[in-house]
Amino acid sequence: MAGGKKSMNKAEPAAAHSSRDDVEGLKTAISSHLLYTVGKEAVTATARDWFLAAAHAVRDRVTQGWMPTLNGYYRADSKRVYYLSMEFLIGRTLVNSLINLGLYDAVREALGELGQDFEEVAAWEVEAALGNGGLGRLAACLLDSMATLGVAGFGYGIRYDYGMFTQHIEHGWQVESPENWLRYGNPWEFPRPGVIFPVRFGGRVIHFRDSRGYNCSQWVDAEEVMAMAYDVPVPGFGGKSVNNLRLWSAKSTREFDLKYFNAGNYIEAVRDKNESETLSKVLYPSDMTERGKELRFKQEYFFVAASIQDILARFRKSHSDWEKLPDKVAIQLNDTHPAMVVAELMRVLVDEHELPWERAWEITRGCCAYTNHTLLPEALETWSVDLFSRVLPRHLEIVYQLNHEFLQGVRYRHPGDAELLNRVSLIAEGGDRRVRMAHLAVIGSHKVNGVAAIHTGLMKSTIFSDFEHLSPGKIINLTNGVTPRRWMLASNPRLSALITQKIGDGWYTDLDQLRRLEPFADDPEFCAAFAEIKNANKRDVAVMISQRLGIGVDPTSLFDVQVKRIHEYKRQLLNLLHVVVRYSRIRANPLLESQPRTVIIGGKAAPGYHLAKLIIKLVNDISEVVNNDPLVGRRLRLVFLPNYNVSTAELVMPAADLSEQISTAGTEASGTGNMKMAMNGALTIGTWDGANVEICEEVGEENMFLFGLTAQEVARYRVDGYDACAAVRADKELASALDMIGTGFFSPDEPDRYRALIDTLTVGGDHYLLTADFAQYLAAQERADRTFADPDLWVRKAILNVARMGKFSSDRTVAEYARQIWGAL
Ligand code: B1N
Repeated sequence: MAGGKKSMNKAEPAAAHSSRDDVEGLKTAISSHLLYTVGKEAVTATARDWFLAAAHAVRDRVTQGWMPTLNGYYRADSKRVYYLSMEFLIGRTLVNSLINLGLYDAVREALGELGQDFEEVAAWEVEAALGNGGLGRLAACLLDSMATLGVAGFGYGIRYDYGMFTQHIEHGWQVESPENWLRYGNPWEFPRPGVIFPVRFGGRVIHFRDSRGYNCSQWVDAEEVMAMAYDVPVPGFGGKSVNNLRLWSAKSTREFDLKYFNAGNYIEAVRDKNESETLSKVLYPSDMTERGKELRFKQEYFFVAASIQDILARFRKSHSDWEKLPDKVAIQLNDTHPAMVVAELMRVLVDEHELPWERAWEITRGCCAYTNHTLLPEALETWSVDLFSRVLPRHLEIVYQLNHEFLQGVRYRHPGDAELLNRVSLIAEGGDRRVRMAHLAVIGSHKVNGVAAIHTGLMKSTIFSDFEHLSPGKIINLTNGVTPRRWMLASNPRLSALITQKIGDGWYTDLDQLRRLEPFADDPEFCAAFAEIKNANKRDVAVMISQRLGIGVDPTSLFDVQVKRIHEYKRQLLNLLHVVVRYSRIRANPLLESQPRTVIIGGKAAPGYHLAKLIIKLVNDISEVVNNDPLVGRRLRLVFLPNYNVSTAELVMPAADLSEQISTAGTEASGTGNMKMAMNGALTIGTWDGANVEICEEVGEENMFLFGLTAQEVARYRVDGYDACAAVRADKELASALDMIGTGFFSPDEPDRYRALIDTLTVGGDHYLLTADFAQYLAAQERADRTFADPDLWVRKAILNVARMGKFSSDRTVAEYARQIWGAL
């Protein structure tokens, strides 16, 4: 919730130079917006009113660069890059825009002179939570970097009325409530009632011969919904380019209304209007597991169909030759959620523009590229042929035709290999036949990429191994990155100022320059300043925890942070087992000297994911016992941070000492929280998974605490079988921790509460191999304790982490996409 949070005396972001003229101009602009846009006067204005006035004043400045950028692309006929994503997890916009425009100090001063506290005003912004987690936040980071690098990049997505739910904790359980983020208006968007396209569903297909004697198909009798555009300007750092994010909102068609209104059926008309507008009503909150939901399928096609119409209309303003499309248009599919682009582009080119099928196919593949973000089988999208044929009958025909031709090619090259045909087919045969969206995305793309080296390697050796053999070189790696503007400059102003003081400000847009900090790891004065900044950031978080949760944490203790979605594969439960062992050791030996720790866990569970919700309850049950046990003293705290979102991340990432990245090797495609914490000076305790592997290559294994099975070993265990019960029997501390949880030590009100959860780790076979990694995890935690006990050693390692994280800027990621896929830069 946006709240009038009191200023916490945070240092201000760097990258701002304010002049008197800027400040005076902004004061006038803010006052004017307060009166003419918000309709208030200073005497009656609330902090939210001031926020809206300031946001509008800033939006005006952003907008000044926007039209020139878009006109520039038009005049230069630049190749446009379209990033299609069901999610853009933007977060708050005010501070970021100010940093990118270089107006942070000026607006702060202007508000101050108007009698307002900047921090308090900025805290009233409701974040745009149009995403679940890493995939959506990555999309937002890439937009920032595209604008910063001057790539003509446009985002396309959905303007959900309700974004990610708000998480409340009631009696330790997660309770979801809808977040009506648009209630007070969204100052960053421009509604475009004139940019509106029809999107069709249902109906049937007719086949006929045209005047030239060609076989043609037409999709008729479909229902129509309108997609209306809302534009959000995306300023790059330095304010030179301002790109566009276009989000579609569903509106009922006028014809639809009139039909009923004319028949005098007012109530029916309004009811149907509401129904067609449900398409953009709500973000699906289950990352990884959205199975067979018709509304989700329609949402995906809704934004694909609108985006393709818009993209082609823009192309046609400057070009008549369809062959040029791949030279002028790159379409990046953020996972398979927009994979229907492949069938839709074929349909439009063939059915509506009468291109020959083969030419349309070459053009489609020339434009499209697909990014895969997960190997987990439950996350690979398939849609039943039945649903497909009811909602998009023509698209299903196209998928069948593409499949037929594709399989014919495979059969020609690999005669007699029926198994291969089954494996690569776009259709999964069996009881209920399903369309495999990943296969459609692969054959419809000229490039396919993974998001970290290990993930791309596994894509090639597992789920896409057949495609790797059929089209070697198509699958490439482009390791994720995050924008240093939001994740360092805006969220960690203290550290940013220190860095800039030492190496200048070139690192804002060239993160490799952080390497120049390395020598300072041996400079006692710098080390002391660095350590003091970390402590100040930790004190801020301690204040927040005390205010929000009433838990007192020691800001000098080791802050051990695991913030991310709650998922079995991410193994929050492994973290908890370590906490329970620590607690048991203290109980068994009350005089034990143990490095004080504050374990912070935050994240949302998908509303239907019962085990994940049970894990949240377990965190709260354990924290209740541990935090209130007088025996523990200051040695241990466990905190569950409710409603983890982008704004909380911005507060917590800079305060982490230890970054928990402990997924089962081979399951986390990349991770991006690992990057955010390491570049803010946390040391990683992690597995050989995702981008951890590359972080290790950069910062050095001696500056991390890596442990556990490798992805190859995990694969071996899965094939050979693994006896979890034997592993538990062999480890007394593990057995005892599981027993305490499983028999109700932390849940005396309901001793069996965690029986089923604990069973997944024992009799259930422990699919994510927590028990196999447990001993090594404990050993790694002990290494972390010992290192932390030597503050000079720890700070040196932390500085080297920051200095060596340059690779993980999303500027590098975008430059790689631009050169290796888009042909734009
Ligand atoms: O994408 C991130 C990665 O850093 C993470 O490792 C990865 O888990 C995440 C279906 C997803 N993969 N798949 C999803 C999200 C929503 C949904 O409906 C799947 N998210 C990821 C960025 O590469």
